[in-house]
Amino acid sequence: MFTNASNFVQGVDFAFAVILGISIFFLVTLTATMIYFVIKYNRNKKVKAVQIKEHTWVEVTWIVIPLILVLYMFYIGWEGFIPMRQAPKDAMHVKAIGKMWKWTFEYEGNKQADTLVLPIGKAVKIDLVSTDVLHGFSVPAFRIKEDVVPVKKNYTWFIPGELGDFDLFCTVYCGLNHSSMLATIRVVSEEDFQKWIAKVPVKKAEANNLAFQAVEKNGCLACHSMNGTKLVGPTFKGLYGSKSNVLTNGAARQVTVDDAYIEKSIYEPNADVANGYPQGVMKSYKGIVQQKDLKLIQEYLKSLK
Ligand SMILES: [Cu+2]
Repeated sequence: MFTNASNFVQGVDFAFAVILGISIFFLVTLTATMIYFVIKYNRNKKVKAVQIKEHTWVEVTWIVIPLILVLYMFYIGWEGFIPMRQAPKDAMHVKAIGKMWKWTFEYEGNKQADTLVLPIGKAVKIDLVSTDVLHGFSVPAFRIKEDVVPVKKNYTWFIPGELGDFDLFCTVYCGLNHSSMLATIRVVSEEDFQKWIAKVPVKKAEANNLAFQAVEKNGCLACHSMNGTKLVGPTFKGLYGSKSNVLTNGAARQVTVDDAYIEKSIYEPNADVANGYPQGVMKSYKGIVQQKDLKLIQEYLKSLK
């Protein structure tokens, strides 16, 4: 508590501590009063009950004190929340792209990285983009949590205040590998940041590429990664032209991944199942992936050789 990992830590922790303190106070006093009354007014003591009608001071007390307390809790929550929605105009911009099940960070100048590297002490505004389903951008150390909603624009901002690595989690259940949707936020000095960003390669114009669009449009990337990560199905990276061990009707054999094999894998995915992957997970895309798209997908896989 009360670290300076981001400019929001103190406000959030203060509100949390106050609300927790009030909750503990009431838990203890109410429980103690209840136990005291249970003993004091035990039936065996044969105390005669008295009806109390209208007691102005008791009524005023139980209305005014809780009212002040809840208004105060609202106030400190509001005070902590409002600055989170007011990013400074001169903040540096980074786009965080959430995609099943990976974070990608896009810097100005079309540079893309898997780690969110940021200079210390400098405000950063993060535009939150989802290319598929709902994700959550949560950095517990920074006390930040924001929804990443497809088609909707959302953002978060903060000023990193401590050097080091911090965890970024996806906090919205977004499918099978949701739990592996992690990334690192690395806070470095301004000088190290400039050195690092200079080395980040400019993103290839992949999104404009028809072949890539065919792969993305048909939803292949939900189960097949392009970077070597093992998802539900084998990665596309280096797949084309490789020798793959498969099970055909329960018998092991080796095939070469070529155009014919890709076509068969799309239209009859369970005919040859790659070793180490479950049978029956992929449906046939017959009637869904058209011949034109098939050619484009084959071409795209070739490019990832
Ligand atoms: Cu997610």
